[in-house]
Amino acid sequence: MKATARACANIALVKYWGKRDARLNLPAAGSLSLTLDALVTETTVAFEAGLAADELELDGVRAKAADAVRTSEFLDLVRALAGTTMRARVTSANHFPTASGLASSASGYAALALAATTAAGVTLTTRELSVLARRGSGSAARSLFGGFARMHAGERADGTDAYAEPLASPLTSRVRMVIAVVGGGVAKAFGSRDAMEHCAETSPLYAAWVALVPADLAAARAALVAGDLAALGELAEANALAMHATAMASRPAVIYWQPTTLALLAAVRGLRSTGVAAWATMDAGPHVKVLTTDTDAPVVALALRSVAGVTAVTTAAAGPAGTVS
Ligand code: 2P0
Repeated sequence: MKATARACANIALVKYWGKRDARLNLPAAGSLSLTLDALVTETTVAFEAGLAADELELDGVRAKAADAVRTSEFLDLVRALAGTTMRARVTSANHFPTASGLASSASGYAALALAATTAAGVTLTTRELSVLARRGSGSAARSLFGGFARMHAGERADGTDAYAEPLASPLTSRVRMVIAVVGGGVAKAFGSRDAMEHCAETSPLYAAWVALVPADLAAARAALVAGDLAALGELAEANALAMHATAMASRPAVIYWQPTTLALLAAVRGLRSTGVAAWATMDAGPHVKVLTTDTDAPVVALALRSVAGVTAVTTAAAGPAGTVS
């Protein structure tokens, strides 16, 4: 009745931004990501007779009520599958670079899905596990897999066809992502769950965004199959800018960027103009993640470190699939 799982966070190259069903957490469109070895979450779940309520410890301290409630709701799904009412003790720790500002629901719910199902004795196919992880967090469905992963939006109302799967590519072994953390008095960002809902309701660009994603996914997949990093990088940077444009056009606006974010974008363009492989992507925060190669990663990291306002730089390679024991 106890299991420990490890899962890595992922960064999307074609972003998930919007839902077709909030209750089942179904995405409005597909997405495509790279799992990163440097960002690991380790989670232990122990179902214990006699526990009156689920208990959640995050990074060594008792979790906030909102996080505990969301975890309990996820455990309810696992309990329903297992036919048990037993409560669980959950201990989770993020092994992320110091002060990375990249706490991730993706690795968290992927590890929780693996640990909780194993502890409860529930056997699922990989696809069913991805569907389950998606209920916790959309991006978690992708974090079960190593390397590149593609998430399907699906069409069914029950969400059984909204799952992720790994995508093999000759780029997997040599791709790197250099993460530049933007620090210094940055206000807490608008959480992505609320922001994407607000964006869907108010952004005049939202419909165009959702319509754009299938074409970007097809192009990204073709670039992965062909091993064409430049095509993938250009696509990823353009897709991230489209997502942020959609968010910025929301009313009131959702602006995740800081001045340092723009300085980093300029640095990435500068690197590219000198022949360095470097393409930027940004998520629901001011940090910039740069897609590059094993050989160019050191020069990219050096350049990003010198940008004023950057507080940490980490280089990650493609990470492994989630594991449980
Ligand atoms: C992504 N993000 O594709 C996008 C890009 C943020 C920006 O997935 O509501 O925490 O839990 O399904 O997975 C963050 O959204 O959202 C996210 P929920 P999640 O990586």
